[in-house]
Amino acid sequence: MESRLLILVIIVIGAIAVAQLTRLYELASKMRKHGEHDIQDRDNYLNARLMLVFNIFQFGALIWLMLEYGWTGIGPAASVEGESTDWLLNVNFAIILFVFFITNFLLFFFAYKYVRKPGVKATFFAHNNKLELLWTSVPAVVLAVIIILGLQSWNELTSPSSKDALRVELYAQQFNWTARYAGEDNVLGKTDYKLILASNELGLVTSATIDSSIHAMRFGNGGIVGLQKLLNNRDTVLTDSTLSVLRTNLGRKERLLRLLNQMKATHNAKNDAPAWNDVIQKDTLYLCKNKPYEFTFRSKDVIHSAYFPHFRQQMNTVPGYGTRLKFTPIYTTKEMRKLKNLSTFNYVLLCNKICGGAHYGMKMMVVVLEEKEYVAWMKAKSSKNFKSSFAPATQPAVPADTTTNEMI
Ligand SMILES: [Cu+2]
Repeated sequence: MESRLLILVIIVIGAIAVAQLTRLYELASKMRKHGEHDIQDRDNYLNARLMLVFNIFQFGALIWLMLEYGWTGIGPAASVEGESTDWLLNVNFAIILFVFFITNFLLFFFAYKYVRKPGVKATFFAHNNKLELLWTSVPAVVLAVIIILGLQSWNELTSPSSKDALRVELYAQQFNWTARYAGEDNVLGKTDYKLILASNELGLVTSATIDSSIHAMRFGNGGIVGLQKLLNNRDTVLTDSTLSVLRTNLGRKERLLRLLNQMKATHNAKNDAPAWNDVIQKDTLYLCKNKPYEFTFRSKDVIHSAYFPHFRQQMNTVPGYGTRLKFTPIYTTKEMRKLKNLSTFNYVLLCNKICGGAHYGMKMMVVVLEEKEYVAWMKAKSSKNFKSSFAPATQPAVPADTTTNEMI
């Protein structure tokens, strides 16, 4: 409080001092017999030279920053698509820098060159058709080139990936990534959020996972049977608000159970295989050099953004809406380490949307392997596919009560 008062006093005294100094300057000008609005030639020449100094400093600082940090950042692009993105960015920068240097040089140099000189009158120059035509048409043509090249790149990046592209799904949630490889058939199994359980956290659709979810909805922790028991128990007294919460919850679960039963009725067990051989992978995403990848994204909770800085790729992950992107890695992690002369280097997948408290930690290491190493890794991993890790819920947590089951 005291320090605030002190700051206020200092500000007021400072303002008074400035006002007094201005007054002093005005009086001094009057004594020297010229008005305070008259600008001295000496001041003009000083400002003209400072314009040049600023221009040199500005150009020097820009060149230094570019040499020190570059503009595409983070070393060479590590994917085919990244190289074309960098090329486009370089073209844009070349144009921007060319215009920047010319216009800024003229701006500051003219301010220096045409400083007011006693007795020299400025030329009156109002209009010139040729100039108008030139500075309208040249930027129009340059912009058209930039836009056409940009559209071309965009079309290449968003076009469907090749048929042999390896399919990988990235599942985002606060605050981690889970990868799902399509397995030997290179087909990702279907998913449904209603099937998400601790044993099936990506919600894959198979006959067994549907049965497990139906089972959990009935007998699991907080399931329908438990809720009904709680509501029908005459020994405990529940407040109206608790009763209403329990009833709403029960109604919601009964609706979900009906949907699960519908799913079970329409599901064909022949379609289980694509889901069963999917491989779920956490913490590190392994990729194969020179293989095209098709990534699809899902989000469990909020909007995240999958950002692969070294591959120059980024895509939002949106709950309830599938997104995709593709790229082909061109350097293994080892090769990139050599290129960057950095033995600790690793590719990363980051979340690039502020998605909550631990957003900063939402990342996945990415390792690019030679084909041989990749095949060996995938072979070892395929024996631990979704089928082998899935534990179906078979034993009722609460003994089945046939009458209750009839009711639901
Ligand atoms: Cu996130």
